[in-house]
Amino acid sequence: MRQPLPGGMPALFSRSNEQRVSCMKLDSFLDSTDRLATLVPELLHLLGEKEEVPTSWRALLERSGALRRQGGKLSLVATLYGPTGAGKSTLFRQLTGIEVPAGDEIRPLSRGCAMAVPEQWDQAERGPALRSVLPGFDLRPLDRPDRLRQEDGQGLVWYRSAERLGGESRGEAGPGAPGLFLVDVPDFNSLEIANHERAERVLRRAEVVVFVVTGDSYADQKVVEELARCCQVAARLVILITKVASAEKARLKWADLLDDKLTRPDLPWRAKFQGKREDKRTLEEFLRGCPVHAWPFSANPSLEDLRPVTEGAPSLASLLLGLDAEKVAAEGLLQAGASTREWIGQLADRAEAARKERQGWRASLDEDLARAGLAVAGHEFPIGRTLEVLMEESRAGQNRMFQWITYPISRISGWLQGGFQVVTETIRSAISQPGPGSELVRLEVAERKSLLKVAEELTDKWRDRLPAWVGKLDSDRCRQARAALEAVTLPAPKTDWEGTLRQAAKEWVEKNPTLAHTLPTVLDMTAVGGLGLFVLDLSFAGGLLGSHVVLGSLGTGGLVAGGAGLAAVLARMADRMHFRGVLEEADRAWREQRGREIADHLRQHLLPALLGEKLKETDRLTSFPVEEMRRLATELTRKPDHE
Ligand SMILES: Nc1nc2c(ncn2[C@@H]2O[C@H](COP(=O)(O)OP(=O)(O)OP(=O)(O)O)[C@@H](O)[C@H]2O)c(=O)[nH]1
Ligand SMILES: [Mg+2]
Repeated sequence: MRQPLPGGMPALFSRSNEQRVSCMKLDSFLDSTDRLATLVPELLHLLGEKEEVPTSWRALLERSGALRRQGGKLSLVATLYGPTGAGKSTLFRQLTGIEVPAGDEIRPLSRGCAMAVPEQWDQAERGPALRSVLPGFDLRPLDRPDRLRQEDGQGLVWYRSAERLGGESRGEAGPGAPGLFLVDVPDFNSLEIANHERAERVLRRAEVVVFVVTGDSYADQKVVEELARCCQVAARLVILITKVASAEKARLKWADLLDDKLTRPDLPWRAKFQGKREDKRTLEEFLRGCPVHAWPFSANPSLEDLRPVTEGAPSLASLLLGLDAEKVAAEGLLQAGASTREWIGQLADRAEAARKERQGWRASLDEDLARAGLAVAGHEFPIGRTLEVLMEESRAGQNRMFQWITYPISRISGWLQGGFQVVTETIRSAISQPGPGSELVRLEVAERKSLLKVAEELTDKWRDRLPAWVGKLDSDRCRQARAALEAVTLPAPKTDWEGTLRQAAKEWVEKNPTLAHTLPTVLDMTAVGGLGLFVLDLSFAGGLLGSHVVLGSLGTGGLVAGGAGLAAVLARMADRMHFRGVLEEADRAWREQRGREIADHLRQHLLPALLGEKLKETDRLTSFPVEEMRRLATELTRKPDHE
């Protein structure tokens, strides 16, 4: 949800007139994040990817959410993070005085998250302010520390106030002062998977990470992987090596990790630390710059023994308390943004590849539909309308220019007369006794039958060849889709195709005035009503058309001149009267138009029932604003010029 920037933005962003520009930049950073927060999940869903989203992306959402909500003063969240038994809870107890369970033999010990808040925050009326520091978390006052041993809900954080940190005062913390919120979380490596999720959830929000690891486990695979994750998302990282013989031993172990384990070309670890941070340093360079502390082994560990491995460096507590909250918070946001940007770039690349693939798939569906439409339309010849238009144009021709010509019927050859009588009679009887096997059928009867047939062919074909992202089609679904298709009436053809037919008929009349003059007389259709509704069923006629399958045929095979059926007689008439060209034009225009109409009908009524959501998703992916996403991602790295 987009929230307006808080009125009193952190001084960092609104200190002076100049800073107002920075403020605008921050605004655009947060706006871009908001928009991406809508686009990215949608795209992941469309791509059907199960892959985990990177921590930095979630960190960006957590941190920008917190930044939007915290007016005036920013607070930092620091998390302890480390494998089970490393000593996180022991450290937390000693730093804050909050008696969280620590040190038992059974691992893992902590299952809940404990947070130490500055004293003045631990009051009921500050609840909303507290929630603005960790938006989306379920914050509850820690009544019994024992709770932390129990299985907890996700996002649950138990808090209690701690006046001091490691014996050091938190400073003159007035009610509005920025705070440091220290969180003890469960481990990331035990068999309790839910623990890892809890720890990672806090890690995403935390700008500061204290990575706690024992001297024995510094070179564990999981430890190093998590270390890389921290380098990627944390604004500040502090290393604490526990249970070592001495600070010097800790230093040696750390040097072994940095100078040997992480740099050896034969090991995969080096590559994990070569990514760039927001300030262009590699993760490795960043890690080398992190302060390292040691806590030598003791039956009763005490903070006094915890010290930086570099002489003269500040204590852990003063290091944490000395952080510039605004600077570190901004770094936390930008670091998450920078590492997200790269991922969004890759996501956009994948979206483009998937889009291409899916467009190809859609086009192949369209081709199949077009072919199916032509198969249906190609099985019928619109004989009714063709003859009607021929006669209309012949009559119009008579009226227009041939009134003075009179051709007695006797002048017309007997063959023609006889031929037309056969046509007329066959048409009359076919219309009066429609039935199976008739060459002449009503258009909707012919089409209903062929439509279901092609629907079956299409579903069979698609079932076997669906791309993986569509998933499987079961036979029930196919049946339902065909039933859905059957339930809707195929719309009547539009009359556009008749324009072509009429034009061809007009030309015929002009070229053959004599024949045109006699046609209405010899082709006696006066007693036949509604002839236009009928088509020749070419699968029965064996083709008016040489080869009658799929693509019709007048154009390719020519009229069938032999045989005794209606089609054959009509074909002979057409040759005698030279209107074969008219039939061919009619056939072509009809097939093109009706084929398209039927393909559209199938697209509208068969596809949705069959492919439903997947089709919508494919269309959405095809028009997904990938470019906008790329552009927004570039906004995530623009640093507000506050330095
Ligand atoms: N922190 C710390 N603990 C030490 C040290 N030496 C020994 N220990 C013991 O190591 C154990 C650490 O236990 P916890 O603090 O519960 O460890 P944790 O990291 O919280 O473990 P989980 O809650 O299981 O993730 C305690 O028993 C400590 O007494 C040391 O130098 N530092
Ligand atoms: Mg613990």
